[in-house]
Amino acid sequence: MEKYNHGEIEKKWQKKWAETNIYRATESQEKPKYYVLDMFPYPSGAGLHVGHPKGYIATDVFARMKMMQGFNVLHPMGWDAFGLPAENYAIKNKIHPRIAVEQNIAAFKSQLEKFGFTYDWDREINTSEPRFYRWTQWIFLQLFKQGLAYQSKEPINWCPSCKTGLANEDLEGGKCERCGSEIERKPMRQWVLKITDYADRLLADLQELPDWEESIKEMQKNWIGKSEGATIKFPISDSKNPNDQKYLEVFTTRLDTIYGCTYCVVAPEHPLLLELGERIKNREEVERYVEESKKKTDLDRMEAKEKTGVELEGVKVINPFNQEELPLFVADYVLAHYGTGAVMAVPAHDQRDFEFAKKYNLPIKCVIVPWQKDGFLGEQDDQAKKIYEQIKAGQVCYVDYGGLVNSGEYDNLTSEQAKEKLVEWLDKEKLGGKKINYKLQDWVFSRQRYWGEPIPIIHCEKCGTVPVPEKDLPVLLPEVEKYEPTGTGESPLAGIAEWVNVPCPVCGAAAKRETNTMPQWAGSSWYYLRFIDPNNEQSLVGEEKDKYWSPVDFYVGGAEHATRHLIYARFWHKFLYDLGAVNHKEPFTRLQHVGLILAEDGRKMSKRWGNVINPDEIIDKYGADALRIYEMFMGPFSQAVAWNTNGLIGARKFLDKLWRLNEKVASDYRDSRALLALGQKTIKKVGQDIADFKLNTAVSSLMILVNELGQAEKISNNLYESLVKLLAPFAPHLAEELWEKPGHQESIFEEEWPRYDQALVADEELEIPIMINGKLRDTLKVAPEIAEEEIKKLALAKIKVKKWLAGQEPQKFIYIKGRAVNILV
Ligand code: ANZ
Ligand code: ZN
Repeated sequence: MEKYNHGEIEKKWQKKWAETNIYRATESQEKPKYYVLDMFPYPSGAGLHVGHPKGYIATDVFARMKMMQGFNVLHPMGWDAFGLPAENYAIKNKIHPRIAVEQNIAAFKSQLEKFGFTYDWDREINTSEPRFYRWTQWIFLQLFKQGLAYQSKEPINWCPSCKTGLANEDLEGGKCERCGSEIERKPMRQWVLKITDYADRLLADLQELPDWEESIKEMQKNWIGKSEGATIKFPISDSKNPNDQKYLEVFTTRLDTIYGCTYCVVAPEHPLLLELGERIKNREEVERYVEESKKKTDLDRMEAKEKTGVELEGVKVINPFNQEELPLFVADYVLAHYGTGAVMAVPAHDQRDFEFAKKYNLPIKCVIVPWQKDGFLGEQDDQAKKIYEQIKAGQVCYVDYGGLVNSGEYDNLTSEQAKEKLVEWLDKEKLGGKKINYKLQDWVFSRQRYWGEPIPIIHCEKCGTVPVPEKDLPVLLPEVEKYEPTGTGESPLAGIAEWVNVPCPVCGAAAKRETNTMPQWAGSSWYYLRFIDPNNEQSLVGEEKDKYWSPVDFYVGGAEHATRHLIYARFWHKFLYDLGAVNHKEPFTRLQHVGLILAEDGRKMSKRWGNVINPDEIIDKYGADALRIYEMFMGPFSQAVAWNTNGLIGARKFLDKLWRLNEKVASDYRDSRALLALGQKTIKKVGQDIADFKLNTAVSSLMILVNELGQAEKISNNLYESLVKLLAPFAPHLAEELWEKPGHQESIFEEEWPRYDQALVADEELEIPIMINGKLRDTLKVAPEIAEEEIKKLALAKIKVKKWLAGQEPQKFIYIKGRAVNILV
């Protein structure tokens, strides 16, 4: 038999698939649809390394199985081509970004093609092409018309090296996520999207996504950061003019601690500082402090080890509950953009206030005791009493809930009860009330850069901010000679007079185009919709096609997108849903994150470390199928695993072995009972594992079967064909070749996925005796590989077991693997 020549085979089948258009998706009504999507890449100049395609291989395996299971599969690919990464590459290499992007896309595509993916290239999209970004601009116009895109002049994050404003989401530890520069705060005109209007729905609808990983939902929850609390107005004492009573409004989540407030704090940006003016006796000192804090980022301020601040001399605030007069500070541990930019400080029960009070010798007043029961302070044990003494002495800060003391008429209530009563009082006195706050802030949406979608707005002196009429879309990004950022806070577009100067669409007077561009996240916030209907000239996606293909059934990509991309896309999707432009509330039904492939040395693969492995070389030497198998076999899909060339060689050997099995196939042969059973179990396991994205164990069960078949004298045609079909999602070229050999005319991907006979896989279950105190009381049927916790749950749930336990907690639960359960009471 000839040798397994991967080079020839892979080329042959890739050509054939392209000729027969086998992966082209149309809206067939006969089959159920399945839309599987990869997070599309930005075409960087460095090309693909072996880590990038891991997710693409996995979705491809999945897509191929779905095809064979009778689904009409959509599996598209495209390019996230606008934005900083592409532009910074272009600047560094002195190539125009458009040309750099073209070259990089060509290089990426030729690399991807070698893997033999099921992409429907007819649907390829590129976010930097006018036919695509026309619709990105259209969405912006709708946001503007609905009041969800507005201009602001607040200080924003400015990267001095990328020379552009950035959103909070673009920072990593207070630094620019792209280039690592320290971020400055700079006031400038910018476009902002009101994502906060959707905060509640972005949070609540996470519950409708059972097939998202919990960890990603958790990250979104934290990013949205809903907190329920109250606002309180503290009168500012000593108002010279009683008709002009000023108040300090604070936000707190711990109204129950109000009697423990010993001072208040405003952020350095708080407007009250200006309003109070002369009344602050140490104004100069305060102003110096405010200047100093401008140099710090929010993150520095939150994480500072030493809290700093300055008391506003001559100003006091009054706790409205007990009329106590309290000092007021300015301190930068309070952030301007959260809550009201001011806090009531309770050092006994808040860690930051505790540290601050210690440093400035402020009183610490304990108002919460570390025990409570149904409104009575009954449950004190010695430990709790000891802690209480320490809180009272100002030695520790107690941040949990408990029971109230030193709180006037609210004494003896629990924290929860007190909060209710206290807020009622505030409401009645009109001194505050319930308030929900979000950490999520509006999305700073403009960039002072060249390589992005122009914002479709015209500024007219008479008419103000005028949207570009929809019929004039797209607003083309003009050609420029100088695309480097200017650093002046204006984008390079501002220098192109012919482009900037236009008549006002409303009054016809001379007006100017908006010269800011959109951030790199714009196109990716809706691209998955365009794949459904890439050539539609009338709308961003046709209603019927959206109804047919949406939502994305399965979305796979990097965990670094857990908040940014996935929150932005959900926001735009919900907005489009409200407009009636799409049919579903959520864009992605199931979500899975990819674990990185690390270099052989355990570090991240990077040019910088010189440890990058190029897939082209691997594919030349071992074949795409071997690489595909290896990457799926490396380890659990969502975990980071280091590359290991020996593993790759092992994968190749497995395929060689499989190739040789062909010689043993005999159509009239009857396999041994054991082999037959193993075949059936493998069918069940591979199908289930692919569905659950346990791709490594799917490969390992294929390996077990191939090993067994290697020992057999002969193999029935039936069993062999099942094996080839199970292999097909992982090693599609080889499977096609093996399928064609005996004379099959159609592609294996038009074949049906093998079925198994329930009866033949049933013996997998073990019958486990359950003993209680050594006596047999019941039995349990379980899979042999069942985990201890799992069997414990099942055993304790059995009615007979419950009866014998009669409500007692078992003292000990012993599982002797595969043999017996023993419960001791
Ligand atoms: C009094 C208090 C007492 C507080 C106590 C906590 C514990 P989350 O849960 O993150 O929403 N806070 C309010 N606005 C702030 C701002 N602009 N900058 C910094 N801190 C701010 O946190 C809400 C709590 O953070 C609020 O509740 C407030 O401190 C503080 F024992 O009020 B608390
Ligand atoms: Zn005008």
